[in-house]
Amino acid sequence: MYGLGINPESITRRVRACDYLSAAQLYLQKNFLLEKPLSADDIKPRLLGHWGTCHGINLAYANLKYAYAKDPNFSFILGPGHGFPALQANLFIDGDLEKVDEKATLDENGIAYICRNFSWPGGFPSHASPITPGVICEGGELGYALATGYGVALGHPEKTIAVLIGDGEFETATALASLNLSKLFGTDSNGHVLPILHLNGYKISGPTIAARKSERELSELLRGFGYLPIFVDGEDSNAFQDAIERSESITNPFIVMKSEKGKTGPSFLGTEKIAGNYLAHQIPLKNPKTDPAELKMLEDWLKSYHFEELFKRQEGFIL
Ligand SMILES: Cc1ncc(C[n+]2csc(CCOP(=O)(O)OP(=O)(O)O)c2C)c(N)n1
Repeated sequence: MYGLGINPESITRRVRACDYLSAAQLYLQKNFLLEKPLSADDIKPRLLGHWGTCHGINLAYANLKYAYAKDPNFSFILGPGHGFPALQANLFIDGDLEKVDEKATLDENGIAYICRNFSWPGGFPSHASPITPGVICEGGELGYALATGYGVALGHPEKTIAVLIGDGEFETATALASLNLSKLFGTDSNGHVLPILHLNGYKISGPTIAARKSERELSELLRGFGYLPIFVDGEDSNAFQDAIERSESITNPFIVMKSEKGKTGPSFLGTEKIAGNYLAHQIPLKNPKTDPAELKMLEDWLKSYHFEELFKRQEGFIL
C-alpha cells in the first residue's frame, strides 16, 4: 500500500467532481460549467449512456487511487464497461486521457471536449473501448473482468490488480466460474488480485440476486470459493481505506462494496423511485430538453455538486 494518508475530504471532493463530470457527459452539449441557467439548448438531442453505476465506480476509483497513487504496478479493471462516463471522468482529471489525446486538456476546453463528445458520432463510445487509455477489458459484454484480472496477475508477483465487478455481472456464468481461479492461483509467482463486488442492488430492470442474499449468505458463498470477504460501505472512506489495507495481508481477499445505485442523482421522478432502484440504470431524466420540469430537476441535480468549488477557470481542479 502506497497510501498518501487518509484524507476523507479529498476523496469526497474527487468523487463530487467525477460524479458531476459523469452526469455532464451524459447530458450537456454546452454550458459545461453551468455559468448560465441551464436551457433546453444545452441538452444533447439524444441521451444515451448509463448513470446508475457511476457514483459507485467513482467511489471505488477514488479510494483505490488514494491507496495506490504511487504504485506503478497497480492496475484497475472495470467490469461494467457501461460505466464509462465515470471511468472517463477519472482518467480525465488524473491527466491520463490527455497523455493519449491532446484535446483532453485539464481546463474548460478539455471539460467541454469530453462532455460534448461522449456517446457522440465520431466521438467517444458510450462504453469503455480500445481508445480508452489502459483498458484491457471493455466490459461491454459483462463477465470477463475477474478472469482478465487473474490473467494480468499471472506470472507477475509485483502486480496488484483491483477488479470492480457489477452485482449484475456477478450473475454471469463467466464471472461465477472465474471465482474458482482463487483456488488455482498461488501467490508466490503471481500477483495480488483484489476483487471488489459493486453491490448496488440492481441490474438493468430489476434487483440483483447478490443483493437479495443476506450478508451471511453472500459471505458464505465467497468463503466457499476460497475468499475472505470484507464488507464495506462505499461512502465510508476510512472504512474503505482500512479494507484495502487489510486486503493486502490476505491471500484471497474479496471486498464487497455497498453503494446505492444512482446515488447523488435524482431520487424520484413523479412517484417513481429513481436512486436506489433499477430506474437509475441508464438515463434517469429522459426528457429535460422538452419538459421544463425535468430541465429544472436536471439543473438542480447538476448544481448540487457545486462544481464551481472544485474547478475554477484560472486554477483548474482544486481537489
Ligand atoms: C453478458 C451480458 N449480458 C447482458 C448485458 C446487458 N447489460 C448491460 S448493463 C446490465 C446490468 C449490469 O448490472 P451490474 O453488473 O450490476 O452493473 P451496474 O448496476 O453497476 O450498472 C446488463 C444486464 C451485457 N452487457 N452483457
